[in-house]
Amino acid sequence: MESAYNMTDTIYALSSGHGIGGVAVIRISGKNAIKALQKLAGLQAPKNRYAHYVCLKNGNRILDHSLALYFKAPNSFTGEDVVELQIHGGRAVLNSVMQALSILPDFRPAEAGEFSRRAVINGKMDLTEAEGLMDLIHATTEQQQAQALRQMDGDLAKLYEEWRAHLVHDMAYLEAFIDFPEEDIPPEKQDEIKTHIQSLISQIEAHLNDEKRGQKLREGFQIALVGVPNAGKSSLINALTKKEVAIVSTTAGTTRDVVEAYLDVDGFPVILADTAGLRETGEEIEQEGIRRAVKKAAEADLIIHLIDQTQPTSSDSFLKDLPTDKILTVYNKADLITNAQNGFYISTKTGQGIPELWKKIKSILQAQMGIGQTMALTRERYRVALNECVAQLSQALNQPEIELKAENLRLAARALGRITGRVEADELLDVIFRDFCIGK
Ligand SMILES: Nc1nc2c(ncn2[C@@H]2O[C@H](COP(=O)(O)OP(=O)(O)OP(=O)(O)O)[C@@H](O)[C@H]2O)c(=O)[nH]1
Ligand SMILES: [Mg+2]
Repeated sequence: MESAYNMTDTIYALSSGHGIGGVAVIRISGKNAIKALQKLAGLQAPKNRYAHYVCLKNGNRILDHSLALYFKAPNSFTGEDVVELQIHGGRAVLNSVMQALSILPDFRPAEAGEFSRRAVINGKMDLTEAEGLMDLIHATTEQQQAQALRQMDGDLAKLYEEWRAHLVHDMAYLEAFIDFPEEDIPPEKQDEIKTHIQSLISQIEAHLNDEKRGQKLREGFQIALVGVPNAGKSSLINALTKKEVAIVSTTAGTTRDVVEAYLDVDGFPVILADTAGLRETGEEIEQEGIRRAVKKAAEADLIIHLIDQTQPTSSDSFLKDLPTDKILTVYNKADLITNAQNGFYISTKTGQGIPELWKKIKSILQAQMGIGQTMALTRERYRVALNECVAQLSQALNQPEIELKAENLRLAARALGRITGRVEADELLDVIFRDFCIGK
């Protein structure tokens, strides 16, 4: 992997959160990391993986009493020499220690993500694991945390690497025959490679065909509340969040902007959006609000269509292009309705039906985002690369020319390699020499 960052520098950064806290952790990584301990803590030969209680000084000036840990390369987060200083978490202490580090030769503040970047470059983890770590840090709900941990532990990396290894193997076989054009590939071997490719295509397609469950869990499940003005959408968002999120009024057309609320529902992240009431109007601002409402509904994972049977108007014409399987129809103002038909009836006024609505929403969340046996695809980046991989594999299947077939497999493997950040060239050579004994 190429890096625009200078890997020979020793980098340092505050790794714990900003602000005042009992303890703050400064992480230092690079070949001179140990110099920080020698210069600031007077520790000439720190013990590996041992918590030293030290007095940090800049010259004669005492900065703090802190804990210092040394992780000798390659057994550290980045794979380089790493020092962690657990200092007291106040601004003056932090600033003074950072200042003392900044004047050490070849030390510089780390760029965003640079520790993880070095860890990937040094083979401590692959890109999906690094991204899993990022997701773990950003996880706000229990289910997000569980998914991120799995990814950080290499569940996706293993899957993609296994696929790539199979491909590299078949490709290496074909390449060997390119180098010996006088020999023909045995037909049973050709069949075997074809079967491999077909099986790989169906495995990848099954992985891709996941209704974006992993991405929804990572990014949050979007629910849009839509319906005619005065249907009670704003009342419903307030009832569901138990907060005064949106203004409720008898005036039709009260809500104009999309109003969003973030919720943790059984460990699933949910973004609930209240929208402008849908109706034909000549009013410019309301029109814009309605445009945004329809757009929000089109992007949503679940559309709650709220119907007010006490009103004659309908919003169906606005909803006709939306996917019907995403629409949950709910009748509001059950307290005013005497002739209820079959359907989902609620009243935001009396609370009738709200627990049932929650139950329904939770079952949808579980069905669409619940963590299954195999790890779900979590990023659009992986989806793009996997689609590219399948396209190349499909071409390879129909390609009679062995050189071109090998090239398709190479590009398919490269697409997978882009996901994990591994480079395939050296490995390809390894496989060729190990399995095919070229030159014998
Ligand atoms: N009786 C009764 N009134 C309700 C119920 N839900 C909402 N309302 C009333 O209906 C009116 C409109 O409610 P809102 O929540 O503002 O409706 P809205 O769909 O957000 O309307 P717009 O923002 O104009 O699109 C208010 O006067 C609410 O008090 C209900 O379940 N029963
Ligand atoms: Mg409203």
